[in-house]
Amino acid sequence: MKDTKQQWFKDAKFGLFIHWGLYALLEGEYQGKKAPGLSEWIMNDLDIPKEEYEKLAAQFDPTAFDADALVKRAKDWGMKYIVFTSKHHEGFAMYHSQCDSYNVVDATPCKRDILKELQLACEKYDMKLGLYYSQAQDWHDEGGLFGYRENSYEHYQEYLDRKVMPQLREILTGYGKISIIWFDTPLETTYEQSRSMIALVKELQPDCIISGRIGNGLGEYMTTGDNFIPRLPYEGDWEVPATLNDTWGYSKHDHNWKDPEEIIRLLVKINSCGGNYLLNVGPDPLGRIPEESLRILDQVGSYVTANAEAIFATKRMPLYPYMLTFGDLTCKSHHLYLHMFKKVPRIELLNVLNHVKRAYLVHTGEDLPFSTGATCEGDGFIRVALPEEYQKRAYYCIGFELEEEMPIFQDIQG
Ligand code: FHN
Repeated sequence: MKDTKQQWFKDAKFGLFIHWGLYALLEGEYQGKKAPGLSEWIMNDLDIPKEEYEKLAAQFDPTAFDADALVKRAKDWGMKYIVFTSKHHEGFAMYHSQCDSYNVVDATPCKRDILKELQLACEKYDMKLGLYYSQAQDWHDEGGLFGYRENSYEHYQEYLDRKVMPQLREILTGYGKISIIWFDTPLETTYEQSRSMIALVKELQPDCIISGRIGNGLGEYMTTGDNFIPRLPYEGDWEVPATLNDTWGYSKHDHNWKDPEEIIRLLVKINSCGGNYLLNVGPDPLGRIPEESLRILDQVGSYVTANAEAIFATKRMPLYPYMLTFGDLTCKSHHLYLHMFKKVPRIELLNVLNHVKRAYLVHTGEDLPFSTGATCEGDGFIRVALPEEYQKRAYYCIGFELEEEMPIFQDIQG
């Protein structure tokens, strides 16, 4: 079972992923050709020669990037941690690396250490900072690997020694407390190689959590496939990394935005199964967060902050025997929470065996009349009488205070 041993991660439930690198400058298109897949994969997917691609650095001048405003916004959305791409597969460091001049200070006109700006903002707003670091794929370095291609591993160990280990040391010593190293796409990294990266992280920052994608089954929490939601509760620590549209890096062509209500439902589903939801934004060439991302996250954030009690520090739910068509459940100690996603005239929950002391609207604390009993079929029920106003709305949450510590459900098999 995966265990980060970090209470903050278990309680966090909601975080912000930031994918930003030189790929943002191409906005999902190179020489009139659209990126066929993820926009941050454009160098690989359109076979852009390294010498051409690296010229992008000379155009990187994100005058509108405001780390303070972004971290504050994430805080307002209720997010508890941020994971930022310190180096993605393109190989470009978004901080001032001393061991490779292909970085955001030495290779660009802006000469800004973006990671430093984010670190300071995270410290100011008491936000945990995690760093994505692509340990194996590096399309700019001869020793680095490529996804979906034949790879020569001949220089990989040398690359790890020359670039990866020193860069890990830099990001773990120069930027304050780092709460996660979010490794990704290990490819054929060996067990020993994964182990040595973990050892370095732990030597420098023992509390820093290692993501599931360090490879060889070694991470401290399970990272699901991108945008994949487990069907059942998962014991142990885990996280779903997810996009708001179809790509991670900025693309001017990707308008396939998810509905904020869908994101709220997924967040609750993930929390109910015991996981964290890490939602991505991809800043544009000037460092602006796309308006659509802000609109979606503002709406999701309003639900999250109004119903924070029913989201943060909730525990993995015991398996409720029914599919709820109108909502979903989360729980913590003596509370069960019903997140309402549909307009209904009254609420009935079957087969909850707990003794209910109180029912209330989570966002106002207002008590709601409720009754318990048994249906004529013999199923125990809790019924809640809804004020008229709530019969006509959705996306609110009802809390139940219970006598017992956790929800207890009757097995419907009998
Ligand atoms: O290849 C990357 C991709 O660009 C993105 O960073 C995601 C985020 O989870 N990880 C890899 C694919 O799973």
